[in-house]
Amino acid sequence: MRTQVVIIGSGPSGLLLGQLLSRAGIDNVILDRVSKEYILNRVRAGVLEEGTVYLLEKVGAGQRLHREGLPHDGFTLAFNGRGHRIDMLNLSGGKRVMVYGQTEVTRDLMDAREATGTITRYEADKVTPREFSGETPYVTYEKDGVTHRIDCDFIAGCDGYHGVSRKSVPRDAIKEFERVYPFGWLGILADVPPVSHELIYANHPRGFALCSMRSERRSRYYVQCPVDDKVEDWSDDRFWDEIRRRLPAEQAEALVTGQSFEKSLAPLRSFVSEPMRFGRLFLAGDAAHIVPPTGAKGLNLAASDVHYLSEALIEYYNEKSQAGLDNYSQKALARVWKAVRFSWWMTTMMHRFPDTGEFGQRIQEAELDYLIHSPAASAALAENYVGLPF
Ligand code: FAS
Ligand code: PHB
Repeated sequence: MRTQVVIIGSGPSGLLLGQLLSRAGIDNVILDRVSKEYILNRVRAGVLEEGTVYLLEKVGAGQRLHREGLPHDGFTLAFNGRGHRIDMLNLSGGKRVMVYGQTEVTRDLMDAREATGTITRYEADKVTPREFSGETPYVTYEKDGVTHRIDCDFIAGCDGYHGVSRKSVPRDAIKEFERVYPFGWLGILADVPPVSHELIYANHPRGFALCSMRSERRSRYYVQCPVDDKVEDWSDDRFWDEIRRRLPAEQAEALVTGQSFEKSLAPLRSFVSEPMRFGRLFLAGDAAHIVPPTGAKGLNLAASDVHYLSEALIEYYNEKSQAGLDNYSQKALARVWKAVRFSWWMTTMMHRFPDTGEFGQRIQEAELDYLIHSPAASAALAENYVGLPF
């Protein structure tokens, strides 16, 4: 079999890239090692930047998003027992974010791809990118006991942090930067009305908490927890008691609790691998970088990577120019590192570290107090949260 671009990974990166290429007439095949159902059962991101929304509209996956998504003009920073609203819309010169779960984004992209009839192979085992340092790369995989080979012009590694693509690159050709945080996030989904119509990021001496949502009837909550905790350590009652203790009294009293139907624990890390291109293999999304979800950047960085990569591939095929491909890594990393910095800063300011102590708590509260009273500092926060330009 032959195609122009083999995309490894059917998450948001791979699916969005596939759609952008197909709309430009560039033939592509997506391979994923798990089933479509498995992918749709993963609960992850919840906040989309305007650039991400634009790309989803561009590939015909924006209709349900505009019907069911929740446009947000601001969010609250809670500390010292009080909440303070950050007026994103006015501070960012008119930009907002859209609250719409990654699961739904993925479902919409899968539906859009199926409508075009473009090939996706799920449950493809032992996917292996080969010969990508030369001019004739190809990918092999196994399915139903048969080994398959797909010859191509380029390979897009959209297979996430644990994927095969980055690991296929010779160690001396790649440099990795990492910071692992000494805590995790325990997240739940429950069909109860959200405690607030906007997100609440809470700094508390007991630890960070986040109040988010998926709709006006479905809430998404997180509490910072020890990194070695297990989901089974957290009953619903324990979760609700703990998040109440970390919220201002008004929200703690207003909290509507109920039985969770999803509960998961995510470790937090900042990770960047450089470069993002190796011959005819290009990395995009979590395959190349990971951010702590505090800044709601993970999914949105995947979108900007894919925007740059699709533009470069379209330029190659339409104008026979390598310029975009040669510049992809540098261009993508410039935006990646700014988002990595912002996510690290939000995480450092909002979470309780083992060495925070009483002095560190006062410093965090002083930084938050400065933030909410300084128009310049609030504007910088808003500018980063709504997303820096592509
Ligand atoms: P993904 O990991 O989503 O997709 C990669 C795909 O590649 C998967 O479908 C996988 O099955 C496939 N794959 C992997 N190895 C393969 C192989 N060897 N062969 C073939 N296929 C392979 N971001 C936020 O903004 N907010 C959040 O709250 C948030 N929460 C998160 C919670 C968790 C537990 C995780 C892991 C991430 C979270 N993120 C969050 C970040 C997340 O949203 C990512 O940024 C987003 O999924 C990136 O999409 P992809 O790059 O497509 O990677
Ligand atoms: C979510 O709704 O899952 C969410 C929202 C904002 C974040 C992280 C997660 O910063």
